[in-house]
Amino acid sequence: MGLGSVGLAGSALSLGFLSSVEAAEGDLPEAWVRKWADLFPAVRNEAFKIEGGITDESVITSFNNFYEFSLIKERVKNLVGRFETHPWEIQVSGEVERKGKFDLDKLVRIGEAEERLYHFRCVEAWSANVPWTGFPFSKIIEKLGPKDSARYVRLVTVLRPEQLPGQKDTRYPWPYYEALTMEEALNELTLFTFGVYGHPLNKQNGAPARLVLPWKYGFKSIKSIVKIEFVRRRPGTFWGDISSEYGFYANVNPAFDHPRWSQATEIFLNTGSKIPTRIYNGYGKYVAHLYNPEDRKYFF
Ligand SMILES: Nc1nc2c(c(=O)[nH]1)N[C@H]1C(S)=C(S)[C@@H](COP(=O)(O)O)O[C@H]1N2
Ligand SMILES: [Mo]
Repeated sequence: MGLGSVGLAGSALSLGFLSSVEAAEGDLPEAWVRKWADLFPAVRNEAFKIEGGITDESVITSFNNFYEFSLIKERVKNLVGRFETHPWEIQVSGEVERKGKFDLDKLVRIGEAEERLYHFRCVEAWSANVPWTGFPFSKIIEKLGPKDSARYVRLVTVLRPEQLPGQKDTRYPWPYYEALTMEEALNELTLFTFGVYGHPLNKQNGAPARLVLPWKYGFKSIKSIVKIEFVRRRPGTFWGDISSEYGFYANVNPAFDHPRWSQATEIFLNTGSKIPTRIYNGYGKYVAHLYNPEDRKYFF
């Protein structure tokens, strides 16, 4: 398929954007801002601490990996204007009791919205501290009733090339898709996320709903979800299927380098300087029991 050249951008970061933040046009999903006025701002869950302070909102909304719009992070926010995020349905299928299409407005009321400050680590070796709003994905999974045969959860992003112009780039197998083991999907860290900085998600951050898994490299935190599928066998993942550089588990570990760069440190966007990367991105207390820290397969 000639995909040798296709991959995440790499560790060479230009931090010039920090001084050239522009306001984006139509990047907030206005309908959700009105409909979810009662959910925001949500009470912060103080169990989740970060170091170094919250990253400026202007950074998190103007430096985005969302390949459905652009491969250039600084451009994404200016290309989201036509993306319609309301109304929104998520289709549930596979090895599960309650199949069908569910209105997102109903799904976000299954759990109790809370705010969590998470350290976020991209595989490209940059990091940030982000206040997400949502609740554990497990609340939704429990309501849907997976069967014993469901061992993995597969998630799919919306496919609308007329609204997400990067999907016209035929080198990529759109739509974006990801997958987790059932234990990972049910972990208390796995956040079904519909807000950021005390309001509904900006479109460039994966409106109207995404996952956030802070112990894994950022690409596992799939945006703008339209499908949740419960399956028996381990499914492929978007990056895993097009490149040998990205594995299924993708847990953060400074000891296992990416084939093209070191994962030992990361550029912290708050300061622009390098800080050490921590195993499981600092969340080992919640997830270390799921993996073997010596086995490379869990860390790329
Ligand atoms: N659908 C979709 N989800 C995605 C991506 C993407 O390109 N498409 N990029 C991933 C990567 S590589 C990162 S680092 C995070 C970035 O999330 P943010 O823009 O909210 O910081 O989204 C992840 N989820
Ligand atoms: Mo990323």
